[in-house]
Amino acid sequence: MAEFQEISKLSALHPKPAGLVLQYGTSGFRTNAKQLDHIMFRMGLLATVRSKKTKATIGVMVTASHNPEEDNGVKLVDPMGEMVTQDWEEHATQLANADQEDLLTALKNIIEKEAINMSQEANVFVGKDTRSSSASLSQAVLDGVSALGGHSKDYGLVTTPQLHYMVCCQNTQGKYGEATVEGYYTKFCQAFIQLTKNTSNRTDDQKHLCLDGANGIGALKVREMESHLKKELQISLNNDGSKGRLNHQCGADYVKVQQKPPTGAHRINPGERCCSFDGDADRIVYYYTDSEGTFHLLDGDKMATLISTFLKELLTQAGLDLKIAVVQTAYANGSSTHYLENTMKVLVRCTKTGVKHLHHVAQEFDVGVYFEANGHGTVLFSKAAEEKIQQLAEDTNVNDERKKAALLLRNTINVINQTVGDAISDMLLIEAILAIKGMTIQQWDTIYTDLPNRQLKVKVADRRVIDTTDAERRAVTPAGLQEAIDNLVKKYRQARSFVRPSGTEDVVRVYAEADTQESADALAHEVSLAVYRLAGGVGDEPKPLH
Ligand code: G16
Repeated sequence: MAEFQEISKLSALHPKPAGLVLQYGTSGFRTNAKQLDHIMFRMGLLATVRSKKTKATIGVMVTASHNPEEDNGVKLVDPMGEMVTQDWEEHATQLANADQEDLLTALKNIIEKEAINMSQEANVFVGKDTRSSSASLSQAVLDGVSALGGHSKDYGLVTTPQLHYMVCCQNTQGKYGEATVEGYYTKFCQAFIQLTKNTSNRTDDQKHLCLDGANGIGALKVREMESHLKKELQISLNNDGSKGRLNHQCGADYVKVQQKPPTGAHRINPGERCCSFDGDADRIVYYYTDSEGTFHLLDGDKMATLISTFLKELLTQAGLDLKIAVVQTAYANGSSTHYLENTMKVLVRCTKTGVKHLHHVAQEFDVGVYFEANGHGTVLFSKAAEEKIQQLAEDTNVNDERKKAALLLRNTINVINQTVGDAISDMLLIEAILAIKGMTIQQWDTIYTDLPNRQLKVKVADRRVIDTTDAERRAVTPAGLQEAIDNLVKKYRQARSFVRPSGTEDVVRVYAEADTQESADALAHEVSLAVYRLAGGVGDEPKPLH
């Protein structure tokens, strides 16, 4: 076939470094940008084949999200805007790791296995973040698409969730919205304005939000969006990319893991409502400092709690019997799970890390609220649930309370990006809920009190020696590690700890929580030492935190 000759020729321009092996991780390939040119070309090929298979538009986003500036990565987006399926992750790994001379064979194997009709048209949407390496890497994706004769549309600089949205809009013939950045702002900002329009006692203070843009794409896009908000939300933008480095001592991951405000932000006034995006604006965390200067973090768990409480109340007021559930990961603070299950009486499910896992579980419910503690999440409404809400909102024979609740639910659906966790859409949703409930960030914070916790990273020679089970809450290998963790946990009150290999960085992650910060820190350090000793730690032994 003519296109295969073209691939041979063009792939030589994107050669694979000999011996380099990369795995499709938590949300795609991710490593130092210098090692990724061949991966991008090959993911262009794969996305084209996937498009032919699904007879739909596929998305490819060039980003390494929360990683440092020098890294880059790629996320593949399936037709409804969700992450690519697991069997295609395996195809991606095979194609990525095929030696240069075996690339065509690897590609043909996928085409054969998936029974692809190569005469089918293919469409691929491509987006990129603000990293300096993203321009040439996204060009490599476009080269891969054209090598197989596919059509591509280059959206240039967009947030990851914006690209997910575009793909979904395109494949649903505009039913989800218009597949343009303008269409995105119009859809979500209009819903926000509708939601907040009857909260007339909202003061200017309540309309003001301080945002840390992580010096990334989210900052650029919030600037672009601002006029659509018609001053109903006034954003003081810090870390807008004009001077600081991407994700450097700022952004959602830094704030969550370090449990402190970002640098580069203006001096935060006591009680001021603040939030941070991550590098590709698919995560958000909120925070404030109190009058004593103590920092308070409101992470994905607190957002899931606020959102699910709000939705549950509205469903009750609307008289709709719809099943709502919250999906979390092992990182969810024990207090949040306890509150959701015992006070709110909401069904809680736990999955492995990675929004792709949470998304699929959330799809099993009428209303599935899913959030990782790191601030990555959204809400999914089943088609049946959306229809019931829509019918009630249009019904002229229902009482005012039910009608009002149905209208609020309908606008809430419209402010949510259901394709994937989206910092911009989540921010608008949280801001709307706080406005409707007349709630301050302090009041939101007191819904429950987090157990003190600590996250650490340990460098090992090969993080794949750690295998886990039970939604990553227990380590199966290396031998003796889980036993060591169990014995350490027993020393502390209300304690819990687990370890897992990261799917985005070359480290092992350690999580610990306990009744005091000192205990959580000590436990995290002791578990880190166990990982270092039993899983082949490299470099210096982890040092105590205090
Ligand atoms: C990605 C995933 C998230 C995950 C995070 C960290 O986020 O989309 O679901 O929680 O990586 O994963 P890990 O602990 O495996 O490194 P992002 O925002 O970096 O794309």
